[in-house]
Amino acid sequence: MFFQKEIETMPRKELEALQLAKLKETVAYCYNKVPFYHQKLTEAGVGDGSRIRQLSDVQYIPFTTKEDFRNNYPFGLNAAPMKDIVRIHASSGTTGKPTVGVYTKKDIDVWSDCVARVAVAGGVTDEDIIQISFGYGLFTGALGLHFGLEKIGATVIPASSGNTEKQMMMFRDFGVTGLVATPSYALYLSEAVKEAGYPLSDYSLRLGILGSEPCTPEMRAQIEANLGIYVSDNYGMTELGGPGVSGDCPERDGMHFAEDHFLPEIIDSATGERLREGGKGELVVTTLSRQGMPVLRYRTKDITSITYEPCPCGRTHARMSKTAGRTDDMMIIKGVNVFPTQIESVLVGMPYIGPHYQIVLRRVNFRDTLEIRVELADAELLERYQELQELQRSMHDRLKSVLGLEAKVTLVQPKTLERFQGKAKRILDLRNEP
Ligand code: ADP
Ligand code: K
Ligand code: ZN
Repeated sequence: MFFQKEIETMPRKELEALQLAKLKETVAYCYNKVPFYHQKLTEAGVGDGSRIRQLSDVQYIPFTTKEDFRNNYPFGLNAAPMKDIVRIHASSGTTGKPTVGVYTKKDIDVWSDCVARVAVAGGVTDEDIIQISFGYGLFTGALGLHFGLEKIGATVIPASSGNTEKQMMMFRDFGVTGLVATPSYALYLSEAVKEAGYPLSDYSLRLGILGSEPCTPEMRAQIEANLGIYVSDNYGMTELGGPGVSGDCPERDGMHFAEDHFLPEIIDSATGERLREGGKGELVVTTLSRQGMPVLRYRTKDITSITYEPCPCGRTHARMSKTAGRTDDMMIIKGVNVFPTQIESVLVGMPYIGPHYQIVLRRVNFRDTLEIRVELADAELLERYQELQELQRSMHDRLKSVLGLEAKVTLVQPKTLERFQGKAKRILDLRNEP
């Protein structure tokens, strides 16, 4: 199923010609409308982009970083006059000033198309009743999915997050067929549904359109089993306009970019060099259609790889592999790079333990220590000492082989670790605490 079949299955040659034309337009637009880009493009000798001949010439354009967004807060990167801006979104801004994005009417339209593509690829039709349990507000996720789903003709319930009882009541009373949430919140809701005790046949749920944070296949399987749904993943970020940058197709073997609107590259994050196809590195994206806030070569900090191989689903647009997470979330423990998703993939799916965990980093005698606190699914096990020990040992061994590090595994009582309504925050880094 496609939302815009002609574009989504466009022969690559045509697609690349379209990208090249739009890249040149975008560079000229940035050069003419945004003093920040004007200066950078001039300094780099790219100018208005009229000398760009091929897509790989994008490498001569300077990067844009989150710092650049901060330094130009709030509207320094706007390319359109405020009278043409119809919406402002912002990131949660956990560190410093939030990142702001502004949208023209056309931006909202293109964005909704991108989200609609992802949702249709995930199985949504105009017969679906979708509950959006993302927190509404400045966050791009909720309104992004909202507009995209409406465009398909699905029935949208703007539930927002929180109030679990009410969430479940709406599931049942409104005949909800699809859920939009972060994987963490979907997991939380799925456990609540199990505990509420109504049989799954009292629900009409069949789809989950999840995103906005990493979700391992193991975690996905757990959510699917708890709710009896099929889950697809989609990716995006405030700086690039929000969700819909890429998303799963029915193959679930990499998320297809909306390549007519975004030009992706992979770089070595240390050197800034472009990597060859398939290489794992930092995703860099140039927007090709945005009017309010076009972005040249944005360094996403997300680590992934891209393939241009034809996909059995028929879509021709490039696919990115699931991101291991942002370089920001990557922990360096005793010099070893560790992503929370690596730990998650070991833990989820092991017997007797719930999918909830916390990573605690400390510094003891100038050395890093890693403790992983894992919640037991069933308190009964606490009385079965030997099994408990075996479980702990096997987790320790598997973590060691996956991470190449010693980790202390602590098993904690059911329901004692924090649950999340938005993105999960699993790392507790105490290394710089006195
Ligand atoms: P913030 O979290 O800073 O408030 P965003 O909502 O813009 O702002 O977060 C974007 C980031 O979320 C991405 O850079 C990426 O790290 C993460 N993200 C979004 N979607 C996914 C996904 N499907 N899988 C993995 N990570 C994702
Ligand atoms: K306006
Ligand atoms: Zn595909």
